[in-house]
Amino acid sequence: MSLDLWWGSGSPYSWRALLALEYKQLPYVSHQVQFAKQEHKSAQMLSMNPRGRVPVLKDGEYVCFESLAILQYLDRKYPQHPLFGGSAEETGTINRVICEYEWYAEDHIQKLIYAILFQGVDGHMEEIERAMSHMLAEARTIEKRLSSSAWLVGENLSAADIVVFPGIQMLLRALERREAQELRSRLLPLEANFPAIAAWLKRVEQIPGYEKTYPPHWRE
Ligand SMILES: N[C@@H](CCC(=O)N[C@@H](CS)C(=O)NCC(=O)O)C(=O)O
Repeated sequence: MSLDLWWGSGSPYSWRALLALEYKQLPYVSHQVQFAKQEHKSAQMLSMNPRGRVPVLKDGEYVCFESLAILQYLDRKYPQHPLFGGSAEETGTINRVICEYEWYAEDHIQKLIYAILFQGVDGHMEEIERAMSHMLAEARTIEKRLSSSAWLVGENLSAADIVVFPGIQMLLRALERREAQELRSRLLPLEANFPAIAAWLKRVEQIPGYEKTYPPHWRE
């Protein structure tokens, strides 16, 4: 086995791949690409992923990109510490929760992050309000699931937790910005408004190797 992962700091999709590798306790060579230097668009990167995006996983001669595909590949190839459940029903539910997140929550989370970090909230309040209310509805669904279970699906961490976790962390980080002052109070403090999500975030942070997955530039 010779695993290589190319990833970028602060990329939620890269974070998924890093979490999966650490959770499965697989040894890998880590290649952090610098977005600012356009390293993800180098000839070497484009030869592996013509879209010039990270994460990219290489296992021997096999190359895989798209974070969800990487999780599925790793789970099939290296079944220890399974990510997609132990039964057909669990696999179905894990994939369902992932699809629900990607279809009904992710777009709104991205819209909020983009508005706060890049576009600015002034003049865009109507679309931000819309994204906020969709995001809050999805957060309530997730809160409900986590109120009766430690993990999003089943008895253990799964791909569902790994897919959802980085998106929520990105949003929480964006909400720390001064520009997000008004929006912040709808979600925060998380411990008061969404206590089960707050406890779950701490649980994910306990997985061995978590520290190695934390976006390095967030520590600066
Ligand atoms: N659907 C892809 C998304 C990958 C993606 O968009 N990665 C971003 C970083 S978060 C990227 O590499 N962006 C560089 C670019 O678009 O130029 C996945 O799940 O892996």
